[in-house]
Amino acid sequence: MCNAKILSLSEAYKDYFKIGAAVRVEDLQGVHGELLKKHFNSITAENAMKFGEIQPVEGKYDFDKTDKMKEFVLNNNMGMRGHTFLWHNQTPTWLFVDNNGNQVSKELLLERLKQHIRTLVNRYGDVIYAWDVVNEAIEDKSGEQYRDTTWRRIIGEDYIKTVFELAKEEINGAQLYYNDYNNELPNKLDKSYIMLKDLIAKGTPIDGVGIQAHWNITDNNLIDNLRNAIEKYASLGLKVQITELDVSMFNFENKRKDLLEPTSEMLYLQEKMYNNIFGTFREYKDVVNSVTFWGISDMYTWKDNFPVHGRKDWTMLFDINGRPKASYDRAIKF
Ligand code: HXH
Repeated sequence: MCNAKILSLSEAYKDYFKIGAAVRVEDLQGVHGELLKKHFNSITAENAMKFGEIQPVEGKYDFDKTDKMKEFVLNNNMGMRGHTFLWHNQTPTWLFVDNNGNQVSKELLLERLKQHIRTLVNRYGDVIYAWDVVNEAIEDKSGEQYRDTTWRRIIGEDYIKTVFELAKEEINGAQLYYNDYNNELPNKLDKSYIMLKDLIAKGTPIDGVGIQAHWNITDNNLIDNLRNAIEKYASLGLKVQITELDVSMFNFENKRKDLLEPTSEMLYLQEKMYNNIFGTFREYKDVVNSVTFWGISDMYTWKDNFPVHGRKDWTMLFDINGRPKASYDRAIKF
């Protein structure tokens, strides 16, 4: 069809940053497979590489999906982000329990994590340019700095530093990231800055911070917040990657589920938002080295069911048929 005339997103941004997408194994084929090949030069496994998916039982790895992703990456001259080693969600319960059914010691937990990291790095390290070593460790509630997790309880208060050091021993030639959501918003930015500054002061091997970027069309402060956040992280000498970008038609409090398609007003606000977001990313290309969408097209994304069950969302640059939206035009025309 007219596909040949459509510019490639990753080609347009080749002098700026990588353009990535979160994928399920099904996305490597069909309409999504074609979109990936044309517009993207990086992928992240949406779920396949998470601890609970890839090592659901101790020592029993399920490599199938991630192997197919690696093959796709190699065949199409792409890169991959590793997501994620240490997280409070989608982590198997066996990890925290020893052979007698008691809570694991710090030593055993670190040993298990080390084995896990070593195994994944051996298998996928050659295609991965950045690993999310720790995901979402900062507490949302004001007054609390760190999320209370089993990881932290067992390893101790300096667990983030410990885990970055452990990862660094296993990982060669890829960047190490701390990844979180809402870490461009003033309150969480302050906490993130304090944490990162402290980690760096203590000599922790960390290269950058992932801004997840689960955003929506109604946030009028987004660009100011984003600029401020990128500058603060950069002032620590850190790189920034946009790791999970989407622009929802609904703000978090909005529970409406009556729409069968987005309104023209919504599409217009989304266009403007993508225009401003990508303009800002370009401004900071010396700091931002990768921009990953948390999905490929509106045909399917995780936002179809989150946070309102059974509600469709239309967060991406490509529509439910994989055709470029006005948002795509705004992201690519500069
Ligand atoms: C990301 N979390 C994960 O990094 C990714 O692995 C996953 O596939 C999707 C999104 C984002 C997220 C964070 C918190 C959350 C839901 C999603 O839940 C809350 C959000 C706001 C307030 C309280 C909880």
